[in-house]
Amino acid sequence: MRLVVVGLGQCGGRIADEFARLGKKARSNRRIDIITAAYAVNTDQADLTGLRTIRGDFHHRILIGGRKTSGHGVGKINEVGAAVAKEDSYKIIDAVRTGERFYETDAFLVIAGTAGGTGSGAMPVFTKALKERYPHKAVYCLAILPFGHEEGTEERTIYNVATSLKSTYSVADAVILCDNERFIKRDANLVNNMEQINKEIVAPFYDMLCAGEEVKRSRVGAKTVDAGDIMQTMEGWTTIGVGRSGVPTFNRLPFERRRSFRKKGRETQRGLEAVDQAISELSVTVNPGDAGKALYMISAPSKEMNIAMMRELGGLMREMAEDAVIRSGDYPRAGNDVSVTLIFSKLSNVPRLKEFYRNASSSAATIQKRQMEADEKLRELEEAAEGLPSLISSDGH
Ligand SMILES: Nc1nc2c(ncn2[C@@H]2O[C@H](COP(=O)(O)OP(=O)(O)OP(=O)(O)O)[C@@H](O)[C@H]2O)c(=O)[nH]1
Ligand SMILES: [Mg+2]
Repeated sequence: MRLVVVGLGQCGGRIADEFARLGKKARSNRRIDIITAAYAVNTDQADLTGLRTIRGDFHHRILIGGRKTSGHGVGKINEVGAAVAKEDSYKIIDAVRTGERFYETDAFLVIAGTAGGTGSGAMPVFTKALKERYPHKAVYCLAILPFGHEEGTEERTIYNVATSLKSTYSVADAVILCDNERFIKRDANLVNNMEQINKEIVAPFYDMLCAGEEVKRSRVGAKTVDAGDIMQTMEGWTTIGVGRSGVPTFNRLPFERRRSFRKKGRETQRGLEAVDQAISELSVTVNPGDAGKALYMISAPSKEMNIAMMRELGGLMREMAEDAVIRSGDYPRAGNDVSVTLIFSKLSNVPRLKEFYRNASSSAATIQKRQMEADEKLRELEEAAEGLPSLISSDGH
């Protein structure tokens, strides 16, 4: 599957930069193309300059809101981010339209941190603009949820997350949720290591995007996962994860039972281990039983994949996601690793999201009240100055 990647704000831009590196890796290691173009859009010039891999010209690093923000961001107010994006949405459409390889692209991936101002506000606006201009191309959003410690300090954070997600969900084909907090639950040192977190965020996309683009016969599976399978799976709230066998599993979910792997054959055991790890590595914690659609793909050396194993994995998926339409495939690889990529989509519940919506509803009233009070005070101040002449307009107002 081939994507055009559009990163918004600082968080979105950095993750899009990481996707650009993923694209380079696919090209040099596997000789295939998965990212046809990568763009970063921001109100902050310094953030755009700091990127490493996205092409350096102004068609690929796009500054919006120039006059309004003087290139210094929107200070966490996502309404301003949205307004600026609306005014400048032609810039992103122009860039995409003139991209050399746009017509080879299957879908858009729009990425943003939901807690800030620019990316959070711009994500629904650009998604809508892309959807209107290209109604037949899928637009997927990768929405980053904040660290737990960010929520406590600022009411605005929760409000930005909730309003951005609600609006984005109403226009995107699917919203992949990715929770920053998950990474530090596992390893507290990661909090200061955004680059490592971003690598882990993009990692589950690698095999999934590559599988359908392989041309080498030895790399084409008995049942290939291609762009069509992915597009038919992706709908609404979505999570993705990848797991490898032989890697310790963190964050075991309460509903999981410890399965007895020992009685199975060695290959099957490795496959089941990888699924278990992928579940614990999902980009946001969900119950797979809430998924309406699911996809799993196993990447392994051919000798490690047999019918018994595929049957066992299929059974396990069915058991976990009993109401889901499940798609599957295999991706033969060199080396020794057995890994499984999972997508759970069309989710009817995401506990973390519900929590944001609930908390934001109470703060929405406070934030709006505060805004109205500020507007009222400003009006009073202006009224107090009414009788004074103006130094800039001749009619005295
Ligand atoms: N995973 C990840 N999260 C990030 C990164 N940079 C920022 N964030 C998160 O994104 C949120 C803040 O969004 P930013 O992208 O910094 O904000 P912005 O879109 O630039 O908006 P303003 O600066 O407010 O105009 C916070 O929750 C951060 O934890 C990053 O590189 N990776
Ligand atoms: Mg910023």
